[in-house]
Amino acid sequence: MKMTLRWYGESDPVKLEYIRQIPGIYGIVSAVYDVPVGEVWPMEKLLTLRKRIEDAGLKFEVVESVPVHEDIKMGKPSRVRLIANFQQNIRNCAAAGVKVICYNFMPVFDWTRTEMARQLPDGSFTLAFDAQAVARIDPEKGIALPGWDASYKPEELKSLLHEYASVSEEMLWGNLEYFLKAIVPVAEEAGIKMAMHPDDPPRSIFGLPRIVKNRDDLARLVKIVDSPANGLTLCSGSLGADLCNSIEALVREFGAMGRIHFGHLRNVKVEPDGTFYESTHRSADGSLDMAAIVKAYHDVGFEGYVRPDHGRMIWGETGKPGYGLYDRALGAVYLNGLWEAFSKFDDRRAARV
Ligand SMILES: [Mn+2]
Repeated sequence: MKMTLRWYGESDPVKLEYIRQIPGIYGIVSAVYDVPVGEVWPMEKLLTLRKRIEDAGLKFEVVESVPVHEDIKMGKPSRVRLIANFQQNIRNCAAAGVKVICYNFMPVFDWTRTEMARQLPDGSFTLAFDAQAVARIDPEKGIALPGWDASYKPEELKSLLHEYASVSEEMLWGNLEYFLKAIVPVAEEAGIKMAMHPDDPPRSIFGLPRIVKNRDDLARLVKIVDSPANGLTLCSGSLGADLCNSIEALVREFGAMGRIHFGHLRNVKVEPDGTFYESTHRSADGSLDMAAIVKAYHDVGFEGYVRPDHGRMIWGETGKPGYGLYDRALGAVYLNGLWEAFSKFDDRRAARV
């Protein structure tokens, strides 16, 4: 298990030099953020990013994310050019030393929360999702979601939602199949493992189709192109926001198949209706048994990358919600601690036999 942390580039208030000081940290997960969605990331930008990260003593082997243009998800004719660009991005990332590319296929909103700073009883602040509040939103009257305010103009969002009204889940699967059949062979050749991030949260919102929500969806996805290059980012917090999903079972099933290339490890405190907030990583504080999940990764011999995904805002830190330094560092250390315990004592037991 290689422990990583996401970094948003030079504008990120969290310094690489501070990330370097987290015990057991291996590398950085990042992306090129100043190229429009659908266009090719210039090699020089990728190489500059790699140098910056390596100069700080860290590895740059995981990209999160190469965004998938909405026209590809909708199956528009322009997807031919956009997929060719995506293929080139795979080749460019490989040439910069990247091993895994995280991406997702969520229409319009690639994550959704209703609160960016819910205060918990201990005084920390965290991201939260109120399923009832989201159900009450009428997309026709406009969607105001924290974190998305600047991403779309109201008219632009409305027309996107209208276009998606004619895209069923089966059509979205068809468009995903077309996309995967075009990109996975390129990834294979370049030595890149593609890692699909599941829907966050794992449910349809605002009538938009969502197709990566549970075990059966993941099984269908990895079968579309039966190659190790067609794999998963298993996000415990995303899939775990549906209490029907057993993350431990998913790690065992898809980990044993060698299809998990990137693990997002975080905990959520979930209500039966799908309402949740992002808790600390500790099992006792959320709905997920993080020890059982890490044990499952250990048992399947996982050698890929993980990151603590999100963290609360603690100790007065300010910055990008979910992406402060302190609580993610606590998460990384907690997860590394679990891993050390499972590794050490399993090996001793094995040695005795
Ligand atoms: Mn995630």
